[in-house]
Amino acid sequence: MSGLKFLGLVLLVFAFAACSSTPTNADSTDAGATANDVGGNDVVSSPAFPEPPLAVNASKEPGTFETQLTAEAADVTLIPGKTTHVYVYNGSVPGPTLDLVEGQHVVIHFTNKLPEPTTIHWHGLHIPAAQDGHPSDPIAPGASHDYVFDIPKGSAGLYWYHPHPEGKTASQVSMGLAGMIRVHPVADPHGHDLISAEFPDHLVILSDNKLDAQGQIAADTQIDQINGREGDLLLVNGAVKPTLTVQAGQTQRLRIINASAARYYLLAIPGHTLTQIGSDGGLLTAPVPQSQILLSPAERVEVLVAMSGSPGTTTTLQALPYNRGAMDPNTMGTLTSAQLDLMNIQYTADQPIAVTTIPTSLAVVKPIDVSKATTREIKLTEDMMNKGFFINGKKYDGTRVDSSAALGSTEIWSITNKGDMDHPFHLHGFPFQILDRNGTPEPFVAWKDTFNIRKNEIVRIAMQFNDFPGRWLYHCHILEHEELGMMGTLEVK
Ligand SMILES: [Cu+2]
Repeated sequence: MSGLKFLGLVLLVFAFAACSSTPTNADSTDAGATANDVGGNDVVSSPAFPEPPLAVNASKEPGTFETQLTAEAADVTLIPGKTTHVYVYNGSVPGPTLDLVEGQHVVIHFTNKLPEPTTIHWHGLHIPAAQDGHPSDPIAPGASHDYVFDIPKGSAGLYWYHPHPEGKTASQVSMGLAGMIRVHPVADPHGHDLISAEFPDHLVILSDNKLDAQGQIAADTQIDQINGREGDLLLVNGAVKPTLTVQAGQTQRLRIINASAARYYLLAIPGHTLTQIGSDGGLLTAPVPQSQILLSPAERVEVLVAMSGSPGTTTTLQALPYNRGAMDPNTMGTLTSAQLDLMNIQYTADQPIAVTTIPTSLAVVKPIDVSKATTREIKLTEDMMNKGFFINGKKYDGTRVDSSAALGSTEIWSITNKGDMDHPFHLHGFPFQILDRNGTPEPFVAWKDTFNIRKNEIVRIAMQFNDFPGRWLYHCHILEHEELGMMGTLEVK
C-alpha cells in the first residue's frame, strides 16, 4: 500500500496548502516559475521523484507474464474528520507498471471491487478485440475476469491501461485509475533496448486532478464537460512537483505519458534540448532534437535529455502556455493554459561526467505502403447548444457500426476537425502512422495510436487491418468529449 500512502502524503500536502491563507512558493530560487495553484493556494511540495511500483510476475512459465490487478475504492484522511474517496489499482495511484517483453503471453487476473462496472482498456496494444476492455464487455462489481493476450513482436514501446466503461471512463480515470505498460524488445528483455543501458530511465506519468472544498474528487461542472476537465492539482507519478536528482553530464531518458483527462502539456526544460527518440509505439528511426514537445491527452513521448547544467543548479520540467481552443463563448474561443512547473531537476554537486553520445540510428520504422489504400473521411464537429460532440454528424451509439474495413486492407483516414477546439484522436487496436497535416508531410515516421488535431486541420493517417477482426472504437481522448458522443465503431471483418 506504499503508493496509497504516497497519495495520502500528496493530498496532505494539498490540504496543508489549501488551509493556508498566504500563498507560498517553494521554489524560491526560481522567481519566474509558477507553482501549482490549488484552490487559490500554491502547493508546496518537492518529494524525491517516485518511480511507480512494478507489477509482480507470478508465472513460472518462460515467456508468460501473469499477475493480479484489483480495482477498489480507498479512503484517505486529509483533514481531521474528513476523508477523500479515490479508486486504486492494487492500492496505488498510479497503478503498478506492467513490465512486459515482446512476444510474451500475458494473463491479467482482474477483480472489480469497485461499486460500479468497469473494464480495463490496454491503450495502444495490438491485441484481439475481445481483450480490449470494450464498454460492451463490462466487469460487474464483485466479479473477476481474465484478460489474456500476446504482446506482438516489434511493439516495444510505452503503453498504458485505464478503465473504459460506458459513460464512466472520465469519472473512473479522474478517481485515480491508470497504470503504465512498458514493453521491452525481445533482444534485450532485461535492459530496455539497445540504446538505454547507459542512460538512467524514468517513467514520467503526468496527470491532474480537481478537489472540492471538502477535499473530495470534484464532479465535472458544465464547463468541465464542454472543455474537458482540467484539474488544479498537478501530479507526476502521483506526486506534486517531485525532484529528480541528476549528475551533470549524465543523459537521462524520460518516458513521458499524458494520463490527464483533458490537459495538454507543451513540454520544455529551460536551457536543455529534448531529443525525441520515441513516440506512442516505440523508437523512431533517428533522434529528433526539439526545444518543446506538445503532448495531448493519452499521447506518449520518449526523450533523451543531455544534462548540460552546472553542478548544484536546479531546473524544471515545464508545461508552457498552450491554446487548445474552446467552444465556450465566455472564453472567446481560447483556452490557454498557464505556464506550470511539473517537476524539479536538481543537479548534484558532483563534477560533470563525460556526456554519452546519443546514437544516430535507433530503430527500423518502415512507412506503411499506401499504394493500394482506400481513403475514409472522418469529420469531427461540436454543438454547444446540445452539449454534443460528433463524428460524421453522429453521437456514439454502441449498437451501431459506423465504419467497416476488410480484413487485410490498408486504409488512409482523412480526419477533419471542424470544431473550435483541439481534439486528441485515438484508434483502438491498430497502430497507425501520420502521413501529413494540412498537406504538409509529417517530418518523421512514427507508430502512433493517439494524435492531436487542431481546429480546421486535416490530418491523414494510415493503418493496416491485417488481423484481429471485430468491433473497435475510435474517439476523442478528452474523456468528457468521448462520453458526450465523439466516438465511433469500426468493424474489421
Ligand atoms: Cu475532444
